[in-house]
Amino acid sequence: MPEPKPPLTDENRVPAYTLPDSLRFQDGSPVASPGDWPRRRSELLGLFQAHVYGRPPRPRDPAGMEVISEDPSALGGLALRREYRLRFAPAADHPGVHLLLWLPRDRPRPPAFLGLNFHGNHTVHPDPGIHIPTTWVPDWGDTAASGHRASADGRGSMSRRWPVETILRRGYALATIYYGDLMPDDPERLAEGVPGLLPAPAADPSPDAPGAISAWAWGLSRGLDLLLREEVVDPERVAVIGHSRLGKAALWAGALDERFSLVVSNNSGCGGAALSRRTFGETVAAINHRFPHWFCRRFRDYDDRETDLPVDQHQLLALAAPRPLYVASATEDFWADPKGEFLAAVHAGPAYRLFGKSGLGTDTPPNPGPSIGDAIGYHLRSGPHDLLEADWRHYLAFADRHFARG
Ligand code: GTR
Repeated sequence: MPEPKPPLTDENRVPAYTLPDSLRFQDGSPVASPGDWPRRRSELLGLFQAHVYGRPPRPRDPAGMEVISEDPSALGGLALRREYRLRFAPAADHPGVHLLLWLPRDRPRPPAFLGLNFHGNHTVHPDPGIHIPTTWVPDWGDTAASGHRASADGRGSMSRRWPVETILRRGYALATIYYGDLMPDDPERLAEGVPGLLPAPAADPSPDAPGAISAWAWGLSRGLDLLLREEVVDPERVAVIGHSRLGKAALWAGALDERFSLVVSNNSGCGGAALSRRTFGETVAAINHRFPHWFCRRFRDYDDRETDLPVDQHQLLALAAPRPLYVASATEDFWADPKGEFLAAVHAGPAYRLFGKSGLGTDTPPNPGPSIGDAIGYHLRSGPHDLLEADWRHYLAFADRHFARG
């Protein structure tokens, strides 16, 4: 595969482009009322499946579920902490999928945030009772993992991304699943994921065979199944959230699974919230080159040919409509194209207006700091590519506002 071109970093060199219209059926007829939306929604889902993420793996019930630990008085008495292990058949040699949950002790059936984490549940919070994964983990030098094996030294090492006490104190439950339990983020090790979740390339060379993002999105829906089956959270108020590649997965999960009542994309960039046609920062060619296992094979047809894509990412955002949607960027995150993420949120607006809702209400990018918008929210945080408490404070306020409306 040839090396992709150097990234575009100069806004003045962004090419002119025309975005595909979310409010037009493929035959050119207009989408005129909310009653037309389900059919347009399924057209758009079909296009994202065929050209971008691949066919979603079918939903499955776990063959078994156990509670592997529980602390009724975690976080200094603020919450109950519980960890579940799900096993999917035929699962003989898979260590299982671990979902970590905190429930506020003073609020039955609370609203909840559900998101995947990058390094293992034990990195989310230093609590020594949390399971350490035995599945593949990334070895990026930031969590004490070595040789793709997690270690106890990594406990709490990613807690800056998960302000658990703040979230619980605000009355929300927090649930998280370690993404590597679902599917290792390594094209050579996909066979170690949940059995049968992704077909081996040799077994299914079709252009729309799913990639890892679809596997991670599948896991988010299985996490939601669990929360609903256990009746521990408010079924009408579960938000799906994700950062970066896991933000791509959260958006795809939110698009596919309308049981998610609110969708949050944090710095999700190319293949997430950023418009592909801007070719700014990470491009389709660059992402397919570095991460050949994330998308379906047909997505590679659009390397350096973004204008031929039948969709763009504002339509992935539109697939959340009319549910509340939040997109966030960071000033130093040029690779994810903050302006492209903002513009995709702007251009998701028409799908919301179809339902009489207003989106961002402006097409001028805001200054760093404040949160803008109504049914679609957006902020640009000062600083690097990351998910931080400053982002969470906006998500919590946005969720408060929308979940209170009922
Ligand atoms: C980068 C990748 C991005 C983003 C990021 C992340 O290397 O190019 O698309 O997903 O990783 O997940 O942190």
